[in-house]
Amino acid sequence: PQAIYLSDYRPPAYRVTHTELTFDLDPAATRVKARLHVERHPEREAGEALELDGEQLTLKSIAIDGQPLEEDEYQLTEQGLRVARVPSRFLLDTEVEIAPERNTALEGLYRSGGMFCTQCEAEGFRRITFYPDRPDVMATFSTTVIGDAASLPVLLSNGNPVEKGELPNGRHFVTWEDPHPKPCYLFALVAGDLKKVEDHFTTMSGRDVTLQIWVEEENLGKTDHAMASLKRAMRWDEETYGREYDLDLFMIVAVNDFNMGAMENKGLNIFNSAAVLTHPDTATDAAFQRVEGIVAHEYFHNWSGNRVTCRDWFQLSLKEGFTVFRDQSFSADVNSAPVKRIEDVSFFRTAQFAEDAGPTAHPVRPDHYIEIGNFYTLTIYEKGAEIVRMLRNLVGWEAFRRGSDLYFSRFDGQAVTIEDFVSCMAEASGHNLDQFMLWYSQAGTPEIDAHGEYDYARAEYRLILRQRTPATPGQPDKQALHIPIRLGLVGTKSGRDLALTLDGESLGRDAVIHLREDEQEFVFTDLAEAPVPSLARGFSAPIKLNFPYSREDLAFLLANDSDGFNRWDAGQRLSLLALDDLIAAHRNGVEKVMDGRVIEAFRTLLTGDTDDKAVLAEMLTLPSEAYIAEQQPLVDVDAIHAARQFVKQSLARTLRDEFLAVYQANRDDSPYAPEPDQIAARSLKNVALSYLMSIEDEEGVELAQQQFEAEHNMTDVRHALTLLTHSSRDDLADPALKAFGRKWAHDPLVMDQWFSIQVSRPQADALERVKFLMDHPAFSLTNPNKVRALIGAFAQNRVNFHRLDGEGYKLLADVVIELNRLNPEIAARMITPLTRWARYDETRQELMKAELERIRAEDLSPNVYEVVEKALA
Ligand code: DPP
Ligand code: ZN
Repeated sequence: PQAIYLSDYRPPAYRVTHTELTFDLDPAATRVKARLHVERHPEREAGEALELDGEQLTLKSIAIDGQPLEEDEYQLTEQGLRVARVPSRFLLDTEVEIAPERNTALEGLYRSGGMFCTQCEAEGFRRITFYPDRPDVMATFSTTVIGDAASLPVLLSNGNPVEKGELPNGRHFVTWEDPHPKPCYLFALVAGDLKKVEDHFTTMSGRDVTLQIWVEEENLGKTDHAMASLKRAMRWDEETYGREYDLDLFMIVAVNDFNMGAMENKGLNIFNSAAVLTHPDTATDAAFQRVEGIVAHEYFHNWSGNRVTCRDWFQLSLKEGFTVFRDQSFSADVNSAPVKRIEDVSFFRTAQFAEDAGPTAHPVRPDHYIEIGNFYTLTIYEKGAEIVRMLRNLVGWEAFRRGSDLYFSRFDGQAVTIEDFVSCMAEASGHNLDQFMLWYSQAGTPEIDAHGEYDYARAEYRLILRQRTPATPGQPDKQALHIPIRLGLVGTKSGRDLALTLDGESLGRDAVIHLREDEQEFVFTDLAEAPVPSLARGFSAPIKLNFPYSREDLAFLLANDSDGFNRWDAGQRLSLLALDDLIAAHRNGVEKVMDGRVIEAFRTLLTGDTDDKAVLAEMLTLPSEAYIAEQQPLVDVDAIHAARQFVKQSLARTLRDEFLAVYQANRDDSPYAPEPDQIAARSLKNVALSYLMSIEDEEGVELAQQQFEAEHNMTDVRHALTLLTHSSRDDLADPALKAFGRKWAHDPLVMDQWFSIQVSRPQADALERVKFLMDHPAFSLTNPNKVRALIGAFAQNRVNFHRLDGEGYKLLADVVIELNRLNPEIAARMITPLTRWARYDETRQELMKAELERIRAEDLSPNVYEVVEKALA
């Protein structure tokens, strides 16, 4: 496979202004007729060949301006179709045959259960018809879908339905027109026996939009939350960004087999059923919030992605980074903002930092790739969103909004670049963002070493910041970035944020300083008391910040920091210091001793009166094993597990009555609602229960069983089931798993949870369970959700996946090898844990590399090839 380079970008030789498609649907032999209105690109010379992408297509006919082409007038290759001589403007007619039922890659047109559906991003459209499959070719579409009227009563595509009718042989058709020019990656088609839930939305200019969610009949009761979320998102985007919806119809379809979470096809969003269906009995609070966020994300793409799209796939973060930032802001506004930030940052610092430090690290705008499907990453999405967030904070919301308005109006209907976006922000704000652009081109997580000194005599605090970005593949040397550090100086006497004066300028009590050099000194003057600095508040930049805090400093910040995020972070840092000692103790075989400061901090949290239960629940949650591992120079999975377990149990033993009291105080029998207050109380209660269960406290066990059996809502049931299953007692785990599995055998999304819970248990039989469950009737290797729920969840089970006999690695490699043939995109994603081999001890390194070598010896898809080559480079 060949790499593609950003520097090789050229506009297309020919563009398509209008696309007419006719699908005659059949599982084994679907016919696709395409009529393309083609014209030469004004910047390109006449006489160039027409090159169209096409894969796995059987060409049946081809004609230009109605004239069939002779066999020597065109060439077919593995990648597409080439016509050497074409006029400057012409109609191209082709007809191809494809086999949706054999499409297990789930890219292009495929079958999911009895329905037909599509996924065209990034390069799936080339599996539907011959086309310039690149986002800078934007056309209006007219699509006729023909299918069997009995089995496929519903026929959908983008835009508005303009005609429908009966055809001979029990077939029928619907024609759809999408008036907005779009790249083909936003094309969609759905056909099946679907039912709809319908609602309406009146836009800010008073237009009525029909909203439809299409599902299989048995899921009709699971759409309320998605519909409510959609309406909230539509209103929010009007109020916050001034963006109004632009068609009369907006449709969402739920499908069971889907590689990603969801897809923002124009007017016809296609969703993984896991990202749209909810019900109190089947979905957890986290799932409700995830659905809300994804529905909003896809809807927001209508502007940030569809009306203004990407010039090429190197610009993927142009739409994804901005849209993730938008959905994060939306979720923060409609739920608990501090908790949203804590959750996002915890995930980011665990998973994106690991990606940025590994062999697949890449800039937010990569400069080359082999398979773009491998770049739907945390870096492109989440780090891209952090960059947009920094921009917002640098220029301020008002200038940011002006920049966003300018971007949407200047580039409406165009395919553009990240520079175009940033230049609108620069223009609207008057800021120079040249150095800032390095965030897009430089991979790796910047590390900031900070230290400070208070000078009593001068009443000054001198803060020294040094930045360094580690080398990443292909980028040995890094330049200094422009890093906004939001900070406060918390007075050690008053416990309050002190007034900040820097270079004679007064900055208030919470300010942003700009680190632009490798090293910079900031001297804050007129400080009457010694401060503890609270740095990078709210995670003001995607960096690792090291400051030599003492445990007393951290306990002080935990109690006094005015920034909720940093208060939480101080608690995490304090726990991490204690965990470090315990990890060392475990390795050296010495007795583990619990740090009393952590216990006292927890006691204060548990007994204090807080008005924010959601944040309290986060504060009582210890850093995950994955995050602890991220902090260690070399990952010792067993020591980390043992140390964390020890901390948890020590806290539970000492504060048993306090946890029990918190549990009891937060029980609630009122009907379930996915509302912030209820969610907060549930998470607090469930955190408390997890401490009690960590010591298998008799009363705790009883409460967990009661909570499981009460079946009040899935959040509580699933949490109780997890605690019972992850306990050391099979007499608790087995009956509960059995009852749950029997009750929910008919519901694939609940069975996914059942799979994940059992294979993530720390007990030694997790791997055997995976093998056993792979033969379960509810499991299937061709369904990405199942693969993620069973295999993906097991690969996150740190002690068991990293077994010293290498059986965990072997199992994953076996699955990757099979998936490489079935679904390359999912196969490539599943390899991730093996690519992190360099972080482990020598024995595990060798075992992991051996499995990567075994994969490499196969006949590989470009997706898997690219990841494996990087991992072994
Ligand atoms: N463009 C899609 C999304 O991020 C891909 N999953 O919403
Ligand atoms: Zn997206």
